[in-house]
Amino acid sequence: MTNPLYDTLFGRHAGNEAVFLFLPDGTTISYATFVEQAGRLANALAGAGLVPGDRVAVQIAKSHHALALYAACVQAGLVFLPLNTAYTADEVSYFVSNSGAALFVCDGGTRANLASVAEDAGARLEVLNADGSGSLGDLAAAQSSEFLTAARSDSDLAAMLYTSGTTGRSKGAMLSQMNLLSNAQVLADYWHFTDEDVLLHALPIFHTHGLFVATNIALLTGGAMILLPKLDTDQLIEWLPKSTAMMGVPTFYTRLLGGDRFTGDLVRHMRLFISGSAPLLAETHKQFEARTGHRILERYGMTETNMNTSNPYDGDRRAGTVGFALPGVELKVCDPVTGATLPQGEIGVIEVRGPNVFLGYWQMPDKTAAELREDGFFITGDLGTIDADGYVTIVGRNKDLIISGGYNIYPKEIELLLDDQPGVLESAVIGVPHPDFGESVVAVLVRDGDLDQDLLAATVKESLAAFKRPKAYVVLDALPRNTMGKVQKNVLRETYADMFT
Ligand code: MLC
Ligand code: AMP
Repeated sequence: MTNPLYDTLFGRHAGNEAVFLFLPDGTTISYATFVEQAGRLANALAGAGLVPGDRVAVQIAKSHHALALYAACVQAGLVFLPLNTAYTADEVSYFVSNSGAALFVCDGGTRANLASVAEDAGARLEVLNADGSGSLGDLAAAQSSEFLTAARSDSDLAAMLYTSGTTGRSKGAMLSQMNLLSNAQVLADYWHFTDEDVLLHALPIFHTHGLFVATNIALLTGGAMILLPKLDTDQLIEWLPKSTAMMGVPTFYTRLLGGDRFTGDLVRHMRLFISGSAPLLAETHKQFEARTGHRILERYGMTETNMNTSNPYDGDRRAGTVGFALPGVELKVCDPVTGATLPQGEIGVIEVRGPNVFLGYWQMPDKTAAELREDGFFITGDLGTIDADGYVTIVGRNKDLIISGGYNIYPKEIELLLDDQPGVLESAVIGVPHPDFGESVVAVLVRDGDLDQDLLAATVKESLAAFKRPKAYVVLDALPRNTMGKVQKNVLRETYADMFT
């Protein structure tokens, strides 16, 4: 194969008139049309001077054009680098310059705000709107749909996803063709996906879950997807009767259960509900089963590793666990200090190895070496245990990380910003239980003279994506510290545990 990922996911669908996408307006896109669309975009990208290995940073709304751009990058051998649409210009600026992107694609509506970002980073700027219009759409429209697929090998970079770090600086996780392909193959098989499936897709397509798990599986198996712009429970209820499977973060399930229109009858015909990216409360699992008769299948993954574990399709889907290591994935629980493998049943840091594990962090050899062992095991930072039957349970994190509605938020990034503001002596950012998002961000501040909270909120809004912004602020005279002087976040988490419940 000249380009394993392209050939397997996209190229083999050339001329296939089956439906790939059902769109919310009732229209459909066939596989054949999608592949042609991708070919035109690939010609436009190559015509713009991009060559295999170049990074293409993309911050555009979810649409079939956005998916075609992903396909076009794979076909042209370019590294696809999708960015959360909620990121501010400040945040985007770092990703575009750090990745050395040759091209940055944004929406028409954000172009004015982001033009200087591209210019400062030395990247070409193009626009691709959700309806296909914009400068890149125009370039593509004039092109042939035939494109000579760039030759790539298993170990070549296919995509880069930025993931934050405990030091506050984001790292570009480098994902190879084989990382993506092997995981899609294993998952499609494990979860019994076929070309008969219709996957209800309301996740964002700039993260592993919505792009590599959901979309790649549909492409691999030739099934269809109902492509909704975002989570809207009314739309889910409208489209569930036409679906066979759905993937979501736990908030999808709690929101569905929050309404009376979500009934067992509505989903009696469904084959599979999958949850991941954040812990699904055992309580939610039980409520869902009581309402619908379906047992949600929970799996566990990461940006750096794609999917690592899954509950079984046919066997017992155990609430509160993330199931077994997937075929081809080695998983062990280790002592956080020595790295030694712990006896079965003990709690330690989960380490994983397999074809799913990324190549390392973009131009950060030290950070790569700190988390990816020479023998190939990746230190996830998740704390877990394996029971006698082989089920893995995640019990916590060995990293200061908040997961809100399936988005990772690193407190350090927010603390660095808050500590810099006038009137703030120091800050501690914590996650506390939240009924909708699972966890939510709370900032605990120590005042330094006058603190203008409105000004502070305005600065935070300018700098941080909405999902990262503290949902509440608390001002204290001093932060609780242990005898070593370390801030006791556990004390703060306990004190404010009931804030949103
Ligand atoms: C939106 N907001 C959030 C938020 N999402 N705040 C905290 N956490 C979130 N996740 C903000 C909005 O900007 C808005 O702010 C306010 O909250 C209300 O928004 P909303 O309308 O309720 O949000 P909604 O658009 O419905 O989004 C919620 C959500 C969404 C949960 C559906 O966040 C989502 O789709 N999450 C999925 C994330 C995901 O795909 N993760 C996978 C990562 S991959 P304001 O200030 O404007 O009012 C990974 C690996 C793996 O983790 O294992 O899969
Ligand atoms: P990300 O870096 O955005 O890919 O997020 C990965 C993190 O999400 C993991 O390290 C886990 O902490 C968390 N995660 C993913 N799936 C699950 C799950 N099913 N249960 C608990 N945590 C999960």
